Amino acid sequence: MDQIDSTDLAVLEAEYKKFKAVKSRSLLKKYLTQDVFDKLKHRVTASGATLYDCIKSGLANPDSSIGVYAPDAESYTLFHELYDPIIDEYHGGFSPKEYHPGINFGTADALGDLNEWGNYVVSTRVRCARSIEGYPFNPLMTSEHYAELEQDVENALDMLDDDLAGYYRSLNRITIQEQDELIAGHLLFKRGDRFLEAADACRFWPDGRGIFLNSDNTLVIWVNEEDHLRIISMQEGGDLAQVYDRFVRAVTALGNRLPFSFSQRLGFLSFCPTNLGTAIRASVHIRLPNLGKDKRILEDAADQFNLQVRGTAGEHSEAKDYTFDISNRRRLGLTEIECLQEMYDGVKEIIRLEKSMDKGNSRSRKNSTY
Ligand code: ADP
Ligand code: DAR
Repeated sequence: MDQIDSTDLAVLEAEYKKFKAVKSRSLLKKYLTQDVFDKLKHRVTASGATLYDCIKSGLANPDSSIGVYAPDAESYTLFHELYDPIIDEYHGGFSPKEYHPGINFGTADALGDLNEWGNYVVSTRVRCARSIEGYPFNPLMTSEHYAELEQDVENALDMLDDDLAGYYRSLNRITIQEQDELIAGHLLFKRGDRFLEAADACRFWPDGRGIFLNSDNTLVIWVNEEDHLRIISMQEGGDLAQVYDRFVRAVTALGNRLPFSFSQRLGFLSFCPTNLGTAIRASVHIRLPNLGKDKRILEDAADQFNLQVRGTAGEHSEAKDYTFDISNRRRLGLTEIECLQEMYDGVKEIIRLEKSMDKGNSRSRKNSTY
């Protein structure tokens, strides 16, 4: 096993000492005990990743929820004493002895249109992360890696046909104004994510980054944002079956052309441990004027159904006009179709709760004395 050099070790020791004095509710704070730190601080992966590369974002952002990323696939193994308890807690119980189940996309027929339960869903999206074998993750990628990976992906995207066909554009060739329009339309990733920047995930930006769109903007592929690939199917309305069907066809077509990084124990490998396993986040933009009045009530309801609540512009954003981004929280330890079913069942319950509050409000209005 390679060893960290003395200069890097001195920086790591100093930064960890400062972090120990800082208040944080991140899983990094909870699980990077002095014992674990001392056990891991000398280790270096074959690609050159140290413990500092894994934790620097969480050290710089004490308000992180997780606080760690993986600079390369090997980090999940070499620093497992830190990642294992974080993975176990985030994914609702996935012990170091457990293995991710085999791939099972199931059939979209099992799902349906969530607006049949009440017209609350504004739009529906299913996305996954994918890493490409042979490349490290963002913090260890060279300028050449970005150029080569972007070309590999662009060649694969050119083969998409029928309703999946579209065009790829490098971020270098998209004006800032047009980027902002695409971000506002929920199609493009944001710039300047401080958590990713602190993880050295934005070096050489915007080189190697870009976006693929099909003809009606219902298939979106992000290249080299947080992960090598984000494969996204999305559309207005609540027809989860149609969104998922398009998602499965796109992921399958690209998987036939690109070598996705896959681990028997952790499933599809991703930069952030929250996206391991299926790497799927299935979400709705849903308007909840009743439940949304008290975020704590909404969060408690979401927790019951293993759902996560984000704001209208996604992670680290606030809801506007009571429109929330609600999605499955678990991605590891269950199959693809189980992720989708968990989201469908949870959102159906959220709609039932919202409707019951509607009826409650109308009853109270009828019985009101003024
Ligand atoms: P990710 O889904 O890739 O983990 P974010 O939470 O940042 O990342 O969301 C990325 C973008 O996708 C944001 O603009 C967010 O508003 C948008 N988004 C997420 N879910 C939906 C949805 N159901 N309908 C429309 N846009 C969505
Ligand atoms: N900002 C990091 C990441 C949390 C999960 N979201 C991702 N991977 N986009 C944090 O620890 O809050």
